[in-house]
Formats: sequence, structure tokens, C-alpha cells
Amino acid sequence: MATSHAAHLNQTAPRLLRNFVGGKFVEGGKPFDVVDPATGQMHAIALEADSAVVDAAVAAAQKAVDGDWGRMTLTARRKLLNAIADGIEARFDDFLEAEIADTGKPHDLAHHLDIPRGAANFRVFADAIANLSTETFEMDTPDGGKALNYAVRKPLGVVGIISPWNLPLLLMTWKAAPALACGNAVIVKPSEETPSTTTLLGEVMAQIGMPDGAYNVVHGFGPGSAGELLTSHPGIRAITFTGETRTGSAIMKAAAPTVKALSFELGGKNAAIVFADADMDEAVAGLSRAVFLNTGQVCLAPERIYVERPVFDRFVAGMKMKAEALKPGHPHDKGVDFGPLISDEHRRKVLDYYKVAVDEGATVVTGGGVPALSGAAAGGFFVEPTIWTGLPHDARVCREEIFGPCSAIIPFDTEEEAIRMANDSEYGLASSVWTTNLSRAHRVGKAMEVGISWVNCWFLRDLRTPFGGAKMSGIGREGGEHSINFYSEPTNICIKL
Ligand code: NAD
Ligand code: 6OD
Repeated sequence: MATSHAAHLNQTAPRLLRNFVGGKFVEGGKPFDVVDPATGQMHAIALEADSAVVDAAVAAAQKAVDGDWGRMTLTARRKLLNAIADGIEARFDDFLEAEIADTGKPHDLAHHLDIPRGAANFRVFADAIANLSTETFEMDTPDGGKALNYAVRKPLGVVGIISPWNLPLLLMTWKAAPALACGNAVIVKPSEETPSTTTLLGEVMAQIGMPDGAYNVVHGFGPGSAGELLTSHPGIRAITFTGETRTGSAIMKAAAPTVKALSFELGGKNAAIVFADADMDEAVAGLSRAVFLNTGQVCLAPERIYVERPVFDRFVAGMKMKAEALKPGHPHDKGVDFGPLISDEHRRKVLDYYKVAVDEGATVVTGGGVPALSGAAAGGFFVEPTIWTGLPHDARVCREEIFGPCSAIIPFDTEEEAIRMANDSEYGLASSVWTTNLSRAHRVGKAMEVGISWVNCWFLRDLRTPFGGAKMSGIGREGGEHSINFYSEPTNICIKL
């Protein structure tokens, strides 16, 4: 039977989201509203951590590193990581409800992507930490003897995790899991827009017997709030951050005086290239998913698509058809596969860009406005999926990250021209090239100035591979051993034999 949103409306008191410090939820802090973007209604209240709470979290985390957590064997630590994954799966529906309430994303998307990846991140890094070696070098010594060098991995200590709102549980656990696998204690500051699943994970940590202080949560905002308190705190050794490029710059500045290690996954203005020899049905299916998944709020989404001229019209027609088949609405309503933007403020930003595109001479192939919805979703922050043609490659909407469900489609005539336009960006996160020519696939895939170059696919993830951005899209790589290398540091032991 169809599920109606009426059954899911918040008829009870809003959930209270407290800070989680030293294994316990703590009272206190200035309350702020958490809004369900699908309805525009407040559904939870979070308590903003002040400097006393952040100090307490840092002290609890350091105590964990120096105590039970830090002394734990690798076998026991791995067991706990797998228990966290089991704990997420055991409370799958609670995580699902919480993620949907915070983001408004369609039920099926959160069900298939966000929550399973939250659990998978812990399993993957429980394995990764067990299967990586460190370096060993035997050397000759000046006196004709030998010495043996070998490296041992050690945790960094207390790690601050600052995460965004678009894939809240997925992106937070993508960093928390390897950090914990390496034996660090973490303090997470989730986005103020989406604090629910990070809080719920605190309950799981307590339930599975995670040592107190290994996982802490502090709620709040960026500047002058919990975010800045973490990035400038002398007790924190590293900050791992996902979010906007300009926020990354601010964090770098705040972290400089205490010389913290930094890992940054930042913004993008990703390009896709479709060659005339591509399987056109696959390209349209793959790239319409890429542009519109999560209402375009995926850092990897292609907001520029370069299409070889002979197939341009066919590709544009296919994208238009896919966009117009999307069904916006309340996440729990049957058939809904297109959610709202995260906030009214973000909707205003995206709608401004929709206007800029028209001012810059775009032909609006489809979309460009706000869909007319009824019922609870009428108060949600929806926009229409939008496709433009007729824009010059250097238009503002082709250069600035919009982070909405929109893309400009631009024709090209030669491979060189396509590569040049794709790489002509200050960002360098991801790309997606579509061709059936194997040599071209490798040649163009390699020519992309990005951290993640997909060919005939998009957002296909093997969690052991390096993930991150070139240019202004990030610093460092995470994934598999890259994560382990960031969240630990080697001590080289040199023994004269
Ligand atoms: P944001 O930078 O506004 O916020 C991210 C987090 O940083 C939030 O928790 C916020 O409270 C905190 N923050 C903000 N200012 C801060 C400061 N001065 N000091 C400390 N913390 C601060 O980003 P967002 O709007 O939440 O997310 C969207 C952005 O994230 C987009 O640019 C998108 O491309 C990017 N993103 C990148 C990746 C990636 O893997 N490269 C993944 C997801 C999102
Ligand atoms: O899949 C991942 O590990 C990852 N970090 C995805 C990022 C998506 C950006 O919105």
C-alpha cells in the first residue's frame, strides 16, 4: 500500500539533539531549530556546544586515547568497528527516518545509498587497517654492519571531523571510520542543517560498548561556534573537513597556529564529456542520474556537460525527457524520486543562478523555476530540475559551483577542445567521460585534471581507491590506505644490528 506523508508528519514534540561527550549525552547549550526541508517545518532542536562543551569533548577524547581505547588491541578495535556497522544496521529504520527528516531526500535514495554506506564505511576500514603493511629497509652501516629500519603506525590523537549536509551519515562516517580504525578519538561537528544521524550514532556507540570519549559529537555552526572552536583548539591534532572551498580556506587559517594535519574534500564544478561514439542511452541514463541525484546536491555532480556536435540534439532531448520524468514531493510519498534543496537560503541561491543563466543568454530546455506542489510538500524548498543550452563556456553558471539540480550542455567539435574546456576550471574534483573507444577512454580519462575520473559511469565507488580533489577541490586523498595514511603517523624505528 502507498505510504502517505501524513503518517510521517511530526505530531509529537520535536526531537532534542544533545551533545555527546565522554560516552554520555550532556545537557545545556543554546537551542537551535532543525528544519525538515521537505515541509519547511522544524522537526528537531539541537543544542549548540559552547567552549566549555568543546573543551570537555577534547578532554574526554584525549582520555580515551590515553586509556582503554588507546590501549585496545587491533583485534578488539576491529571487532568494535564491525559492531558499529551492525548497530547502524540494527537501527536502520531510525537512521533512515532521521536522515530523511533532516534532508528531505527521497526514501529510496536514503535507503539504498546513505544508510548502507554509513555501515559499509566501518566494515571497509575495519578490514583496511588489518591488511596494510608498513615499510622495512635493511641498510648497510658505516662500520660495515647492518641496521634494520621499520615503521610502526600510531594514531594522531584527537581528530576533529567537520561535515556537510548533503550526505550527512555517509560523509561523516567516511572520515570517522578510518580515524577510529587507526585508534584516534574523534569529535564530530555535523552540519547545523543535518545533526540527527550523527547524534543517533552516539546512541549506537554507547549501546555497543565503545569506550567513553572515543566518539564525541558537538553541535553548532562554523565561525564563532563549535566549528571554529574545534579548528583552533590546541588539543586537536588534525581536522578532516568536507564542505565548501571557502570554508576550507577559513579552516586552514584557524588551524595554522596549532599546525594541525588537514584533509579537505571541497567544492567542484565537474565536467562530463559525451563523445559521438558513446552508447547514447547509457550516457543519458548515467548523466541524468549524475545531474539530478540528491537534487544535484552531490559534490561530484556534473554541472557542465560537453557533447560532440553530431549527437548534441539527441543527448539534450534525452536529458529533457529524464528531467521531466522526475517526480518531486514528500520523501515518503509513493513514486517520489526528487527531493527539496536543503534550505530556503540554498533555494534562493540556486534560483538566483537560474536567473543568472537566463541573463547570460541560456535557452532553458526544461525547468528553471519552482514546482507547484500540494499538501505538506508545498512548504518545502523545491526547485525544478533544469537544463540549459546556448551558454558560452565562460558563463558564470558554467564556472561557479551551484550545488543544485542543473547543468549546462555545450557542444564541441574536437577531443582537444572538449579536454580544454573540461579542464578550464579552478576546481578539479571529478569528471565523467562517455565513449566506446577504449584508447580514447584512457587518453581522455587521464587528461582530466581531477581527483576522480570516471569513464562510462559516475559515482561508482570502490572504497579502497583514492578519493579527493585536485586544484581548489581539496587537499589530500582518502579511501583505503590513503585514509589510513592520513589518520595515522609512522614512527621509524632504526635498530643497529
Ligand atoms: P559548508 O562549507 O558551508 O559547511 C560544511 C561544514 O563546515 C558545516 O558543518 C559547517 O557548520 C562548517 N563550517 C562552516 N564554516 C566554518 C568555519 N569557519 N570553521 C569551521 N567549520 C565551519 O558546506 P555545506 O554547505 O555544508 O556543503 C556543501 C559544500 O560541500 C559544497 O561546496 C560541496 O561541493 C562540498 N562537498 C564536497 C565534497 C567532496 O567530497 N569534495 C563532498 C560533499 C560536499
Ligand atoms: O563516496 C564517497 O566516499 C564520498 N566522499 C562521496 C562524496 C560525495 C559528495 O557529495
